[in-house]
Amino acid sequence: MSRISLSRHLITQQHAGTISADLRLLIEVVARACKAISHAVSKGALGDIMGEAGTGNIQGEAQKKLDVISNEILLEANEWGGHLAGMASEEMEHPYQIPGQYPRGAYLLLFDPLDGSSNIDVNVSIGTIFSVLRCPDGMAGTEEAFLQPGTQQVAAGYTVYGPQTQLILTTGNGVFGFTLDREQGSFVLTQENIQIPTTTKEFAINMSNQRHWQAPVQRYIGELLAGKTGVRGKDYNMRWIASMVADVHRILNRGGIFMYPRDNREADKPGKLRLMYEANPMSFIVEQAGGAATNGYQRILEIQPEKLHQRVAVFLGSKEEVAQVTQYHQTDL
Ligand code: P6P
Repeated sequence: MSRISLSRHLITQQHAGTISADLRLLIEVVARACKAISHAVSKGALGDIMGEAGTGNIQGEAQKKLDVISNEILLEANEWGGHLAGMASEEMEHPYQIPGQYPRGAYLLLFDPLDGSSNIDVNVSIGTIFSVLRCPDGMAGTEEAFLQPGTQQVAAGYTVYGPQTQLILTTGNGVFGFTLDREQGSFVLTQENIQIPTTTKEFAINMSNQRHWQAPVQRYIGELLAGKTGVRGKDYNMRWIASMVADVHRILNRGGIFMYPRDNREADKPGKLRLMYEANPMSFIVEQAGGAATNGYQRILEIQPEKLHQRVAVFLGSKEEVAQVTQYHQTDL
């Protein structure tokens, strides 16, 4: 296959009418920022990027230096291009206002600049997740503009910083994978129309929370653990990297189901993961790849957001398994 760069792929999509010139520019700018983050990540202890930043974020979490660095890289790369009406980040309480000296555009960019940051200091794969919405007319600069269901996304993607740096992207016409060629400094198309297998023998969940799960999840996981001897009639394998980007990337490539259920201890919190810049972009990608994504009760993409940083329970991946655990939520009421 002749090498097709991300730029050539996006120009082809623009000529086909599936994306606008400004959306193409936005995606290229985000990809360039991810290259800079990849460079910072790969320095490890040789760069001043490890450990705590000594600050906290809106989530009440201690920020790693790389959380802050990655957030700043994305803000600085995107604020001047004229393609955005605003940005929102896991690391910032309120949306970022495009500085007055720069033109504003039609799109809203949301991101988790460095997902899985607890893995930074132990050299395990981490990533950047992003989601793109159109800004409703006259709402530039407002938080309300961001509160759109995931079905309104015009693009979503993630970059996984692992043995390779790979960018996974959808603009609503399938899922494409690009691998960073460090010698050329460009993302090269390496996967087209990625499809998630409908069935699987692999599940991803943090088992240490088992005592806090609700009945439908207890029943479902119990069946997986029973393996051949139980109703599912097959043995399952478990993987948990504690980096959503890495777990979802595995599922995108070989199937599986990723779960972060709600925790009985926190009735006010429907889950750990954030809807707007983790669950929604990943759900868009997974559905575009033929998988499914629910909160146990409905498609994640159909949830009407009420707050920028609201959390959600997540069950996503191979269609058959997501349907099964979702069905138990409907019947085991
Ligand atoms: P736990 C990382 O902090 C994250 O937000 C996701 O990337 C990951 O899937 C999950 O939390 C890991 O959670 O409870 O296993 O640390």
